[in-house]
Amino acid sequence: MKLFCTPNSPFSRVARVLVDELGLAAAVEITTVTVRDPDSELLTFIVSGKVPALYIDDSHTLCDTRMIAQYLAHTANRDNVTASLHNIEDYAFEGFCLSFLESICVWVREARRAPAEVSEQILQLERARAVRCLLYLEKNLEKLQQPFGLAAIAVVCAMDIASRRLDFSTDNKQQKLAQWFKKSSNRSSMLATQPLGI
Ligand SMILES: N[C@@H](CCC(=O)N[C@@H](CS)C(=O)NCC(=O)O)C(=O)O
Repeated sequence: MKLFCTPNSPFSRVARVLVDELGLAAAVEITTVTVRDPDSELLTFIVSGKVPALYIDDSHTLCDTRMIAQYLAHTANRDNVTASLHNIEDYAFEGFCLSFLESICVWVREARRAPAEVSEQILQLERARAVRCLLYLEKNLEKLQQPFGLAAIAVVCAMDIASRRLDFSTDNKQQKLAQWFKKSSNRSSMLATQPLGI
């Protein structure tokens, strides 16, 4: 299998962390590609051109982080990495964690625009959303303290990029979450997949 990634994409990082956590490094070749590039090698595998993308065989490339996580877990024979529809509470929580990551990516993208193009309204909206999400995670911390699966990985990758790129992190209202983040950030899978130069 080939996992297409960019070095700094937080969604790619989720997939790379999973490869490491699941002991699949020998089975998955991590391949760095460009995005938003008409000449990207990735476009010959998947026309959407987004990362992560997991090339499985000549006919199939998966291009959604949740699907990739499910496929990797299935390959590693692990059933506690992604939430099952049979447990709607965990399933909904996992979806929330991925949507938190997506919102942080929107915020990062907006903040990186040329100053004249940045929308202050979007920056404020995303900050307010992120504050709500951190408070929610603090209240539901026990859901993150289960085996280090997709939900937890999405949150730790979101919090990491928010602190690096947006200077946004927990305050004294989310002390348990801050401790959990510090511990999770020190896992070898997180240390091995740190973004480059940021
Ligand atoms: N919903 C997608 C989101 C993936 C995504 O937004 N990837 C970004 C990088 S973090 C990307 O490929 N952007 C390039 C583009 O928009 O063309 C998933 O779950 O995998």
